[in-house]
Amino acid sequence: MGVLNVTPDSFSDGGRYLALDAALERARAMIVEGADVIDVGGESTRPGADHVAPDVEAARVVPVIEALAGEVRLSVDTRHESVARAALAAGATIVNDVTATLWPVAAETGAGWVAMHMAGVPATMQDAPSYRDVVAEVLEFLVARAEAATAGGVAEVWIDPGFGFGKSLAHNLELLAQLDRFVATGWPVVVGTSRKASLGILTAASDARVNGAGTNGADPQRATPPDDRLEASVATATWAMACGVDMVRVHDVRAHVHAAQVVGGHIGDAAEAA
Ligand code: HH2
Repeated sequence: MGVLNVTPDSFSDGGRYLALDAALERARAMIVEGADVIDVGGESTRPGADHVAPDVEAARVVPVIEALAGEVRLSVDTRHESVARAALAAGATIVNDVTATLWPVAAETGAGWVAMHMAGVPATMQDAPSYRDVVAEVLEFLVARAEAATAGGVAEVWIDPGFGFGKSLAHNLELLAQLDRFVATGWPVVVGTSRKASLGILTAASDARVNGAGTNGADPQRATPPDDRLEASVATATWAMACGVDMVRVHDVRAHVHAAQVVGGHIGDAAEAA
């Protein structure tokens, strides 16, 4: 799943694809690189992001979806029912829902639905995330939502632990370490670690040491910037694929398709044959 943020303020690519031409060029490049789905978003959900009015968000995503419909499978990354409806009418066939509440729209329209776990709301979710048992709580939440959506008539349900959404670095690592438990539920799993802050924190110390003046200014306390998190992103996505995750949501499609070809197409086949 290739990420297309048609926003001025997304954490890694804000402002780059706000113009229709730039968005379409980016989407088509990701399609050529091997994306099976393009996830179009018109509101940043990064920690502390400003709220966007649904009509503004719809005006950003609908023209992009209309132009790409028929070229590739499209999902809409939204928290708002009206935006989901407008995007589905324009040609999207998946609602990527970071609130895990919009399944009735998917049930009504026959669309697929991604239920993602988020603790709190983007404005404050990183203030002091706390869990008794993060894996158990996120699993329980997602399975309950997936069961409700299925009972309500959604035929295609995905679950996503919501890396970085109301989670500390330790929570994110625990979720990654136990992705097999999400896979074991039987629901197809999506994971989005691409370029996220936890990866910048994990790589900052070594980056500062190796480069002297690294991309984080040699300050091990300062996260490596989003554009410099490719290797860490591919590492976590490769781990996720090896755990049996069905889809990874990524900004750098080519590198992840290469990883998928090696893990799924070669190592996976050899393991099955053995
Ligand atoms: N992460 C982001 C947005 N949508 N959807 C799913 N299912 N899973 C995720 O992990 C996920 C998501 C945040 O990343 P991005 O879209 O690149 O940034 P922003 O929210 O700043 O636009």
